[in-house]
Amino acid sequence: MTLKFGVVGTGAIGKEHIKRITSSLCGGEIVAVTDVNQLAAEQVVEQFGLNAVVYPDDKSLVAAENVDAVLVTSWGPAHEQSVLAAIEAGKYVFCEKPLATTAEGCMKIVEAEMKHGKRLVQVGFMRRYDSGYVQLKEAIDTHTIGEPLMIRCAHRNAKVDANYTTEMAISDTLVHEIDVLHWLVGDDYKSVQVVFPKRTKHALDHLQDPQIIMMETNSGITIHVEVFVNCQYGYDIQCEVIGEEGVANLPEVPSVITRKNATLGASILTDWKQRFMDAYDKELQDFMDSIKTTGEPNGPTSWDGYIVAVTSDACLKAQQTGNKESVTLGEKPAFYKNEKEISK
Ligand code: NAI
Ligand code: NAD
Ligand code: ISE
Repeated sequence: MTLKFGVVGTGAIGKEHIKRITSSLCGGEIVAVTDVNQLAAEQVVEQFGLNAVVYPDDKSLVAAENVDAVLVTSWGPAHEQSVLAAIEAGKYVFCEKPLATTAEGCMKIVEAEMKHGKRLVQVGFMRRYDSGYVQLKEAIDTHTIGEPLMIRCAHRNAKVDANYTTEMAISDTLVHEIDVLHWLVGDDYKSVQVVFPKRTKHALDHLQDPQIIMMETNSGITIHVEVFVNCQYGYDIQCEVIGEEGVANLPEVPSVITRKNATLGASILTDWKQRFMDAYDKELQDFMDSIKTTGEPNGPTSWDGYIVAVTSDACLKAQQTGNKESVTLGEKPAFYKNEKEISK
């Protein structure tokens, strides 16, 4: 069976996902597209030679009979409406992060999905599919470094455009760490705090860059994330877990090592699209495969999207207050628990 996708939002990542579904992955086809910029949607059909209808909006695309799954790659504030429309129509959804821009919006999605009675939604937190993070999780789960005590991370972009705001360091950038770190250690967050270090001269006046975000989990693991989006030198993702018996680092991206002019060198990527290319492939392939084999997507859930939204809301508050802010999550509904969690 081929899973027929309708795509909402044909910008940067929309095009990337269309490309991978049509040319490198198995079992998917793009049959519908829409974008608030209709011309962008039309161009994508031509660019990729798609046999797809261009719809005027997300509602008409979701309603199209031949659409089995909706790929939401519009900008963040538009996600909630498209995801709710898809759930209402009983269609599968792969939604790019964030699931919704507020915790209330995510909760509405959680409630709609539970009312539907079956999981339909997967959120695009692709780092869980990255082989480096998978190896790190295995090291933690098999107690290679003992109990994790502290985690140090960096999320660095070479530069960002003028639309990038101080809040986006949390809502666009840190959200990946919020998701992957609680998955890595199997623990939820208790509190967060944000510190603004000395500003780089490379940031525009409206932007506080870099930022340090400190998070504490329920079991007391302290996490320190540097978000630095004008670091100049590249796109660099670092993660070091310090345990009772040792330290585990996220593997560096493989690169040719050169020896030249008395220098030992390795190149660093500059584009986020390349850094997690394999993970994007794997998350979408898993989405299609799990729907085919079990009838439900297997990846990050709406509840994971909700956890990220609650935590990022607390970080946004902490940016304003400078204080430690608590993160309050309700009990995880049984609907979202896996077999291991249910048998606990
Ligand atoms: P983009 O701005 O390049 O593309 C967004 C597209 O959505 C634009 O073409 C825009 O016209 C369209 N759009 C916006 N609102 C719409 C609506 N209501 N209905 C239909 N189309 C709409 O943005 P980009 O970089 O592709 O990001 C899209 C989403 O993907 C964001 O949520 C972003 O956070 C996420 N993203 C995720 C990444 C990841 O690593 N998982 C990487 C980059 C983006
Ligand atoms: P983009 O601006 O390039 O593309 C967004 C597209 O959505 C634009 O073409 C825009 O016209 C369209 N759009 C906006 N609102 C719409 C609406 N209501 N209906 C239909 N189309 C609409 O943005 P992008 O970089 O592709 O990011 C898109 C999403 O993907 C964001 O949520 C972003 O956070 C996420 N993203 C995730 C990753 C990741 O690593 N997982 C990377 C990049 C982007
Ligand atoms: C983008 O929105 C993402 O989600 C990427 O993964 C991130 O690292 C990048 O810096 C963002 O612009």
